[in-house]
Amino acid sequence: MNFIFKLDRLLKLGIYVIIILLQFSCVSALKKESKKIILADQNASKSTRYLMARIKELPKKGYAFGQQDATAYGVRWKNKGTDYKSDVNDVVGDFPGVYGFELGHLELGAQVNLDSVNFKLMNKLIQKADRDRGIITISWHPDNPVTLKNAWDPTAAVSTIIEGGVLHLKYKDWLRKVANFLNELKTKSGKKIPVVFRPFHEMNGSWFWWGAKSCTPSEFKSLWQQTFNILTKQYKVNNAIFCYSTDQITSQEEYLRFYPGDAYVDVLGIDLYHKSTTENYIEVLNTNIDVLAAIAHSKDKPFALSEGGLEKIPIKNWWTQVLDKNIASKGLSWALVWRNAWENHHYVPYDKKQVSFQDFVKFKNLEHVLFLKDLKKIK
Ligand code: BMA
Repeated sequence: MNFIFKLDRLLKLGIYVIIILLQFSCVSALKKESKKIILADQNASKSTRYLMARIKELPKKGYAFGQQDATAYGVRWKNKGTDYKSDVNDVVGDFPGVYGFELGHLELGAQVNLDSVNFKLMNKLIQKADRDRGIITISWHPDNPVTLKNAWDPTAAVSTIIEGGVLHLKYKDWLRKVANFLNELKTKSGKKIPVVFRPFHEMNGSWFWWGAKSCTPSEFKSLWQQTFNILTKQYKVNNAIFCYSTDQITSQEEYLRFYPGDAYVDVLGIDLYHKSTTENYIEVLNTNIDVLAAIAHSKDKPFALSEGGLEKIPIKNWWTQVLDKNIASKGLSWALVWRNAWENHHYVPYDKKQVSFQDFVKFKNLEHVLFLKDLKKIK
């Protein structure tokens, strides 16, 4: 009797051990890997570290394709909260792997962002992109805090919003709103959704109020460091990966001129648009991404083409021969093209008659170009 009782207990114990071992073996290699990930935010959540592990994994398979506002609207349509679509999916049958969203005007307490995307809808679209295992990256073009004009008003303002500045408290209130938005991004089970946060980009250009002609490198670095500290420490954002991204550069020095330090940055980005000739863009892509890659390797950080593209893509083979050919071997985690706003301002074909459509299909079918279905497999 006693022996049978012991055997029964042993059997139960054995089953428990097997269940635990099974659970352990179901944890993906990347999930295990993510335990070793160190982010700028030392309190970053598990899923944020896992997102970073996925971002670091991407270059082993290729690079992810992304688009700004891909599911919020496209040319001649706008998401009203009832359907879920994207010009990218309409033309090639898959969604992007990376989804860009924009917070401009959140700081004002507005319901919609500077491109008329409702923030509540944005939250839902981010949830959906996350459920689908896409990667979310968030930019922010806040209005000029001094003149109250838009982000493209270069009137100097940075010194007024950093510590000691007359508008510092107002800026903290802006950050409280940004933090609320980030903290409210949650999965159905209530876990915070990790995102790549990419504020104050293209600072080496001179079109934004945080740009090179409007503040000193030291003011910019303070702005970045204080933004990071206030968001993560004071407002408890623990679901953000911080991406620093410049505009086109001519040297490592230029890239690093405003760099706030390794302890404040996780991903290195660069925005490169096709603005003049094809030859010029090919040259820009190659030289700039090589410089970026060298910096990223020395810092052991992933890097991305954080924004780019050719407006209206009037070149037939642009996707494979201009974009992909010149970025494929560089080790980027992703390349994100800008938004499909209207007929004269779009970066992805929105109908099959578009001149670059066939080539966009070819691009999508390249094994190393990762759209959403490919991203799903990286886990
Ligand atoms: C710019 C343009 C603007 C837009 C802004 C922020 O490049 O697309 O129309 O308001 O980005 O998204």
